[in-house]
Amino acid sequence: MTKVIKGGTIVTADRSWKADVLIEGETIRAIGENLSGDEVIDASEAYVIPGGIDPHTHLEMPFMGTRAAETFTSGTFAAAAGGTTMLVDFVLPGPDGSLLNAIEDWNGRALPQISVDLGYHMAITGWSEQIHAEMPEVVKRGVNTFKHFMAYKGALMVEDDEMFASFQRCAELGALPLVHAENGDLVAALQEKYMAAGTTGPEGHAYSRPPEVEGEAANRAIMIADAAGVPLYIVHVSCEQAHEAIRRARQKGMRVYGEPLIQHLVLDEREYFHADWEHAARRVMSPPFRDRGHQDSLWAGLAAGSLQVVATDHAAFTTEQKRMGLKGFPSIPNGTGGLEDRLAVLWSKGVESGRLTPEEFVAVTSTNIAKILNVYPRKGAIVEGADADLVVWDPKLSKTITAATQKSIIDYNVFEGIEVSAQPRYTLSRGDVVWAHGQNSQPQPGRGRFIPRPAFPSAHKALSAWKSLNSPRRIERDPQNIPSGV
Ligand code: DUC
Ligand code: ZN
Ligand code: ZN
Ligand code: ZN
Repeated sequence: MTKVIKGGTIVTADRSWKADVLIEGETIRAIGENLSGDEVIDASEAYVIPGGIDPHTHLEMPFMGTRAAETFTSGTFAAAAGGTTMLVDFVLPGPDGSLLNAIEDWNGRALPQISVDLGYHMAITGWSEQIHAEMPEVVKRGVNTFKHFMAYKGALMVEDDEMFASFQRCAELGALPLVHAENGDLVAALQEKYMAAGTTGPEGHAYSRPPEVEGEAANRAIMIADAAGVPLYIVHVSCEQAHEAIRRARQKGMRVYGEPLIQHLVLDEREYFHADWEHAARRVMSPPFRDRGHQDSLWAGLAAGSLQVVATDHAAFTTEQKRMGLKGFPSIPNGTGGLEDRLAVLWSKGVESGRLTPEEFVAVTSTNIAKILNVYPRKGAIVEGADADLVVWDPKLSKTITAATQKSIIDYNVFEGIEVSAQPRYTLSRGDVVWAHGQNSQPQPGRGRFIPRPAFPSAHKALSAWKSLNSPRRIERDPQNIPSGV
């Protein structure tokens, strides 16, 4: 059984050209002119792009005394509707501290529900012999990334010594560490200060997490990664201070990657000063939205290549859950949604405005992260042999974003009222149509698959060669944990 996507313009991270795509089963079989297949998918007057990869979601995550309301069923269907064909979700260890049990927990809930493909990052929320011992098996199971929270003191936060131990372990195993860069001690002190002064509303959230808190942590994480001899990926980069730290590190030859979120690119801090408490509380996430200057920095970084990925940190709580914070902003569950709207909003605010080229759009929504996470070219590419994760992207299919028609099960949308100029006409996941605009598509729980991501080559050899020189000048290092070409 073959399908042919006909009449479109293929856009990859490298170039755009008119060609048909022949799909056999789950795989791209051929790319060329005048191809034919058993079934034709019309791409005339549209682009054909690699399915979006959202590398940062928290579906059903237990957090801040509740659990994120977006399920794997609703979340992966919303992703398909928005042109995203793979999510990477964060696995959090439970009270027993076991990483392997946490994977079993996630598998048990996620795998029966997912419509599109899924990968995992593993959270390291402390340090122990057990964690040291379990990390190799986590990597063997296809999870080559470990996430560290530098904030959420008293809950998920790791201390510097714990982070350093884990980063060194990542280096040994050929894994890539990730950080949530905010100084948790400063956040806790500032929360106390603003609450004591009577600033208990959502604006206190913004005041208690200023850009300095993020910039300090980003710099610290970069230095710790350099000391451990391992690359680093910084999630939800929201401000110039963190972006600057990444630019500086990259210029010195360190492999540091930065991920802005679509929310930070288009929404600003005024949201927290809205007269309606619910409006503001629904937009409480960490880091908070910033002002226009920071937004411009993030857009510039995407164009310049100092920031590589646009994600969502989709952690969606209902209005009812947000009301847990009526007694004070520190208790508002942190998180917003966006996985359904990421591509359309980025296209409309980025490509339509001329800030990004269509090729850059593909790079930052799919190809770059596929390389960074070591699933390229199975994902993130339109080449023979790749998974047929493809979107027929219609640049003339406009809509106004509204919670009333979204596939996400949350009762609001932080992008409510934004006009987008483009949407998927079709979304294909490994050759199956999982979304067809205007055709009453439904979730397909259980058809999505876990996608294992192998380790990068070990860093051990290069690390010791480099450290033994103990010189401030860089020497040539062997390739280590290195994604290619980003
Ligand atoms: N930030 C959020 O807003 N929600 C989930 C976790 C995080 O770091
Ligand atoms: Zn060790
Ligand atoms: Zn985070
Ligand atoms: Zn997150």
